[in-house]
Amino acid sequence: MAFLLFEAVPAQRVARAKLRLSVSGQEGSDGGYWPFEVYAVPPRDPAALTWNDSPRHEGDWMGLVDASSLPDAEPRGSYELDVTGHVAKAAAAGSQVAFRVEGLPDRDWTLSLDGAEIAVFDEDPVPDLGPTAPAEAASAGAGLWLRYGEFSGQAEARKLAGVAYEPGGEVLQAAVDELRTYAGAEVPATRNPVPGGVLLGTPDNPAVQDALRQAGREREVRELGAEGYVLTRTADEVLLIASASEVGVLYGVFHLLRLLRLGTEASTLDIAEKPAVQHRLNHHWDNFPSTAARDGWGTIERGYAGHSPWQLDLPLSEVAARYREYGRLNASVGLNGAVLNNPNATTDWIEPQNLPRLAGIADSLRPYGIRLYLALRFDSPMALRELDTADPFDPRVRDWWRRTLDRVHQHIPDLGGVLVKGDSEGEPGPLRYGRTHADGANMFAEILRPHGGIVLWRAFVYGDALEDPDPDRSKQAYELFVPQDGKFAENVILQSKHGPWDFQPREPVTPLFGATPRTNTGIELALSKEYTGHTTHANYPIAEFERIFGFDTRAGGRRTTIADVVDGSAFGYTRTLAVAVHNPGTDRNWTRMPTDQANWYGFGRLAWSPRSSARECAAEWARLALGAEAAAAAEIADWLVDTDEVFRRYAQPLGIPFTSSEEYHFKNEPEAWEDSANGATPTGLGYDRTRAGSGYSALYPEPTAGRYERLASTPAELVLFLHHVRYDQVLPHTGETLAQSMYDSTFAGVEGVRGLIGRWERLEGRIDPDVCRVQRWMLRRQLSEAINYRNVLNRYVRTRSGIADKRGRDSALREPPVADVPDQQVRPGAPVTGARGTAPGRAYLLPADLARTGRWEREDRLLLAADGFRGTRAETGEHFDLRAPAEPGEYRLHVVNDQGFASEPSRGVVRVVG
Ligand code: GCV
Repeated sequence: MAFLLFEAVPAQRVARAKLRLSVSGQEGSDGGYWPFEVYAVPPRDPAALTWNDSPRHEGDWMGLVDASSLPDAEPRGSYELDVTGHVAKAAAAGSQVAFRVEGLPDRDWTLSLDGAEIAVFDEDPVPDLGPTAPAEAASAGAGLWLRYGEFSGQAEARKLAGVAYEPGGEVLQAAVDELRTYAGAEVPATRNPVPGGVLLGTPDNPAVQDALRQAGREREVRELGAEGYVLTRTADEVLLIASASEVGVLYGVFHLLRLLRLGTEASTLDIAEKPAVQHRLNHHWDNFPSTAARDGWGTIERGYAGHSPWQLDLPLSEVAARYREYGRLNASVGLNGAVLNNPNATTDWIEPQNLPRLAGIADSLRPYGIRLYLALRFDSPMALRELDTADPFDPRVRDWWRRTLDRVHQHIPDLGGVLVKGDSEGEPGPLRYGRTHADGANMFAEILRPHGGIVLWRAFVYGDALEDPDPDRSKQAYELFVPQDGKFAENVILQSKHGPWDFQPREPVTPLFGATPRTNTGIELALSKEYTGHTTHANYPIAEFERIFGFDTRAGGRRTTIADVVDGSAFGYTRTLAVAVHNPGTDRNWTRMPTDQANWYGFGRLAWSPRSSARECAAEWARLALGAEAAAAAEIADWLVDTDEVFRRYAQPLGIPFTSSEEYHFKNEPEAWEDSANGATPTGLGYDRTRAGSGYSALYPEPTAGRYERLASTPAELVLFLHHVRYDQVLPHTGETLAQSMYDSTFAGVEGVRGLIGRWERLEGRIDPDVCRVQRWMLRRQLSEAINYRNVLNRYVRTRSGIADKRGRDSALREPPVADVPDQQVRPGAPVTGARGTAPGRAYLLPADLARTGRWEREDRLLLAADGFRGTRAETGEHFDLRAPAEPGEYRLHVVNDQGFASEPSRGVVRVVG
């Protein structure tokens, strides 16, 4: 499905706007078609059209035309939609206009204004941090946790007497290069080990063989498998890194460097490790750079750190260093694969002309043991108009896929496999052809088996494509897949999101885990902060991942944790998987928010070893990436672990799911999901998933079923996910009514952000200064946004429940204040006449050009945009005394209430003349 945003143009200049659509007739959900919609929007500034700051949230969308209103019920062919009316509305507002088209299945469309075609502005625009973001916002912390020698405290450890190895393949070479990057190119490279140096390699190297024999560890190395390694100090004081294969050696090298940088004494090293999970992957939701895109960089669905890193237009030599950095980062934390593209896949990724370019990515990542995977569109043979069906039982279809995937293998012989999202959210799948999901997956499995590839079959399936879907979406995947347990081929892994719904900050662990003992089942986690604050909210989900891995499913009536399921030990799975949706982008620091690096680091460590401690991962990251000493690292680790709970308190109090806006999933818009997800009624909140309700709780084995069945024994953070509660009902968890508990939680969340800011500020001078500054700036944004989350949610609860906040904080629920002032000309420092306050708070005269990016919701954002605060400020009451700023220029009045809500700028302008 395409989301397209067309170039913004001044509306006044457009007399006639037509959208021409030529729709190829790819089927949408339920055998029907996705509607496409056209929105005209008067953006304040084209750059302000971002996910984070989408006009949709703010009620600016001016209308839509959807396919169902077209004469032909089956929108196949060419259509011309007249959208002049929308433009006229924008013109009346004196604004620009842009169009957003949703739901078009492919790229056959144009938009013309006055007969001239206009360009695509962007697909899924990248968040804009605004004009006052620190210059280093996209580069702070570049190098991530591989910043060798940048921090004084770690310099001492960098002495290695030599690196001994036998020349081998490119992976071994990467391992050697890594040691020399760390210790300096002048470190002698030899064949024979020297005391105080490193000896690395596989048993094929006679020196390694010898050392293993002397240490009595030959067998152990064999048993640790291709990715395992022994890292030990020999009697000759040589650091030995040995593995059955080169990639294991590479992991051993990264482990050694991590320990040395953390200050571990080399003499104490004696480690034998192997990963618990076989396939440890990032899943990028990247879109292929469309020919119409501005700069050749693809966009990312739910990506908040720039465009897709897969640059497919530039020569490989220009991007290879970046790919290598990606490979090193992943290998250093033990990740071994990347699904390159969006599960809402287009056919571009398998089209012959694009394969050499994908091969370039594979070639760059191979030395780091990273294998590529591709997400496929299930009906590709139809989308490419080569067949009239995608039925997996049709021999022509199987043959088509065999030829297509064989061709991919010619370019990427070690392709890890493919991923399919079928019959969900409009994506085509096997159900359309009367086949089961196992039928669909097994077709690919058969084709990939000779290549050693696997099929990642997503269990994120819900909606109208299912036959008779349960009204509770949480049950649908379970009901679809459990009956098919045992029917999937051996090289298929069913890939399930950790919860039954969709990456909410808190969800119960899906009951699917443990219910498919005869189907390899892997876990999908989210690093991408789709529901957890996009670019500007600090959120370290690794603590939650640790809890998820520790959750006891009680499958088979015995202790069976998610870690036991995912690492395959519980049911003897032959293939195991931990994958994170992870959308690093073109930003120099990959993640934009510096502390999101810790999420990447932590996921890698947990995928390798799902019983790791989130706090320890965080502390390691802080030392390696920020140069923190032990005490600061411990503070940062606690800080990171707390971010998750702080976010939850204001964004998802008591586990209320989906309070976010419907599409962008950022700001709070509780009305958007009433009934369907959050179970809101006029008198209460929460979805009843007990036996009396949807029956979801009964999908769990005991004792979880019983625990979730009763309100009192349901964990506080899941209450509203599992129960419907009246606003005036007293919760055993808090001793307060639901309404009061919501107020208390959201206020506590905002206070939590203030606490995070204070704690972060105490790190100044103790960690990388750029990271410290950029993160602090982002935390201030987070505070203003958290206040907004709190107020929106509380206003919703207050209005519906009629229950006042007994702690007297209702002023937070006031509507934003208004600001007005007559046009006037004054001298610097002179009183400004006519300004009126509307609420306790503050008034500001700020440079008039700020008005361009208007709609200030929060004071912090207003002040950030005021660029170092040029203007004047006064406390407001009914009247206030505001003086003209010293600097001549044009100013407008803004009023801010005591909860931080900022008004629109005044219409009147105060001209200060010197
Ligand atoms: C890739 C959610 C997201 C979609 C995403 C989907 C999925 O619905 O909002 O952007 O699509 O999950 O996981 O497939």
